[in-house]
Amino acid sequence: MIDCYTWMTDNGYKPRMMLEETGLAHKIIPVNLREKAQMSPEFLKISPGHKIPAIVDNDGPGGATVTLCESGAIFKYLGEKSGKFYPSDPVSRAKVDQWLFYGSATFTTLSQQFGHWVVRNPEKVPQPQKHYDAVLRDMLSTLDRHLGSNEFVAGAYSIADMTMYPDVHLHGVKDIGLSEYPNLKRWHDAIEARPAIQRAWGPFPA
Ligand SMILES: N[C@@H](CCC(=O)N[C@@H](CS)C(=O)NCC(=O)O)C(=O)O
Repeated sequence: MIDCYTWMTDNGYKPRMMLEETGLAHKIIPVNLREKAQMSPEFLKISPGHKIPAIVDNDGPGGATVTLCESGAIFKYLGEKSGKFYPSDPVSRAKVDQWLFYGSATFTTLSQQFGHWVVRNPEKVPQPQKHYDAVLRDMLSTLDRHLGSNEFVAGAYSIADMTMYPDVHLHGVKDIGLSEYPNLKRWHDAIEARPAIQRAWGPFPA
């Protein structure tokens, strides 16, 4: 059984998507960021930088207990454990890694800055607002161009798509709109329609 520590944020949806897609047995453990639950001594042992998501796999390789934070590392681990959505041949895997790292290191991180400065910050601060609006639109254009000649970002549907989806869904669709990005919209809608994704974006199980 895998314990998944998470909350309702872009990164928080990522392991839920992968756990639902793979069917790996798991339990959701909400970490209420509004109440600063991520700062508890117990959670800091699992995620030293007080960030969700994190997982504890009580049935890791050789029976080991594996504790992991960082969504990219979690995706790779679950991909290897399940043998799904993470190709084993080295060339395909290298391309999935490229887009996985772009997704977790660049796309999500900069989208979070957009969320902070453009969506949530109550003050009017034109320079960062203009900057991060342009940054997000540029990244949406990058993905749209790429998806013009690729069904998914790196070969078949994979963890590289899953890492990008939450910020396209939250900021691309809801804050900017995808009418100027038709290839990205096609990709987004195909992923959104998957039953596992619908489950992952539903309420936390009681
Ligand atoms: N690079 C990390 C980023 C995780 C992250 O930013 N988590 C945020 C929520 S989306 C968080 O836990 N923030 C709480 C805090 O920093 O105290 C990953 O990909 O997992």
